[in-house]
Amino acid sequence: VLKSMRDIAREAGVSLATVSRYINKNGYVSEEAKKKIEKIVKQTNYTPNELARAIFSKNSKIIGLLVPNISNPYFNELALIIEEYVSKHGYSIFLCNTNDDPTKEREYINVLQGHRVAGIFTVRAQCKKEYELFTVPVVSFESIISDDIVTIVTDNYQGGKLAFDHLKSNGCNHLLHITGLDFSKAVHDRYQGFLDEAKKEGMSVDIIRFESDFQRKMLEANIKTLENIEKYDGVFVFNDIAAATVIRYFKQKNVHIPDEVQVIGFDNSYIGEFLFPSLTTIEQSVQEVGNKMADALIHLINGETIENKIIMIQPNVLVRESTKAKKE
Ligand code: XLF
Repeated sequence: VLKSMRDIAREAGVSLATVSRYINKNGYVSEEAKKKIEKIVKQTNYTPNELARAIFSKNSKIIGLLVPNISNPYFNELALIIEEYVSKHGYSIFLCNTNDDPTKEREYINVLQGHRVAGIFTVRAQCKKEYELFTVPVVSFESIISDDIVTIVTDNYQGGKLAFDHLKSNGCNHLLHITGLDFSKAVHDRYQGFLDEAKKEGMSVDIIRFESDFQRKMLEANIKTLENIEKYDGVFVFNDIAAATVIRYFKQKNVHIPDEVQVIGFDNSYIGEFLFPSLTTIEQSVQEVGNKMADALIHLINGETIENKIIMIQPNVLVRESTKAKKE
């Protein structure tokens, strides 16, 4: 049965203030008092109730994972990898969808704090100071929150360059880049890498922006804005789920991929393999991202320090059927 601090104080024969100092780790508690309290806490603490456990040990064995939206295949695979990794260390995942909405993100941070999570993974975060105030470790994917918070990020600029080089070497001349959310530095870097490389080659690129990378309806709405799409022979899309919609759209218009237009995505989400034609993409290995995030957070939870706060993942081109060298 869960006991109150008052019960523990009575049974241990110490003051309520001492128990409070012990539990909150904020003041001196004599060794003798500590032993007495621990004995009672141990007897009490047989309950599997995570929150009860958390109350006595300060933090639970739960880790929060904030993702923009689990319906993006990249994020659902990432969640699986992270969950598998941390469960081997005795932790469970508390999954939160932020919908790329800072208000929701903030609310979830509060909820996680209330649950005394042992740590937080956050993906494409927009809130900053909320994480800095958090006393437990945080590991971020893509967004640099502060100098102290470990961030795993793909070299997105390089990824954009690779996408351009691939389309160019396949003989594409009329290029379109479909970019995404304007607040995302990752998305912006992909755009910049692609454009800078095109500029070097003296080629121009048309740009279209999608407002979201989830919610199919939104993508479908965006895609309707693509007029005269037939004039392009090479399209770089900011991520694979958006590229899936683009492929579908070209098919509806009877534009043949890759003979008339070549399409390259970004991620290497598992859906790329299932598309027809299958999707060429710039891979940001989800296995590597997930493992590096989980490994970093577990180390931090265990009280270790990580010197290198920015952990960079190198992208690479994964050629499938949606691109092909043009015949001379
Ligand atoms: O935030 C970027 C955009 O979408 C992220 O890495 C992703 O590529 C995942 O699909």
